[in-house]
Amino acid sequence: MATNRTFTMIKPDAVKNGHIGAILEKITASGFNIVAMKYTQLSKRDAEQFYAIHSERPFFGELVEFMTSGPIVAAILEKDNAVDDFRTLIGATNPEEAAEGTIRKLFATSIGENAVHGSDSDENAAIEGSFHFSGREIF
Ligand code: YYY
Ligand code: MG
Repeated sequence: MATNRTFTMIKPDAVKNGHIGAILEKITASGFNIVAMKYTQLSKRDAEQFYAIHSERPFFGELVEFMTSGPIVAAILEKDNAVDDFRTLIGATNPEEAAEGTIRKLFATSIGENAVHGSDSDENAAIEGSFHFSGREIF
């Protein structure tokens, strides 16, 4: 089931900058179906848990602060090869290194405030999706 799904967040910078509509348009125009979506805000505990893998990294404190700084859009997306195709669509973590036309190239402001999240494996897509959504919220 997880092999054709990925999980994304439109991060607080992109929400604040008014890019929700443009980002969702780009996602759906690229062939992804939205199977779950919500407008929400991460608590400090949510962000620390979601990014636990990075807890020893020097940017962890800033990452948690940023990710809790305002509302986000969380969504589960479906498409063949969803995880890899979505990572291609969003571009490199650092927008300066992101390819032309990618979501991060278009909408990110810095490596920390980089507009969108995309799962990096099928396993993490399933874990991250169930972090935000119960079975009856996924269509
Ligand atoms: O998967 P992706 O979001 O592209 O990057 P990760 O290496 O998983 O890092 C997660 C998140 O942490 C990244 O989107 C921004 C932030 N971050 C940072 O602020 N500074 C770094 N040097 C690396 C990552
Ligand atoms: Mg990552």
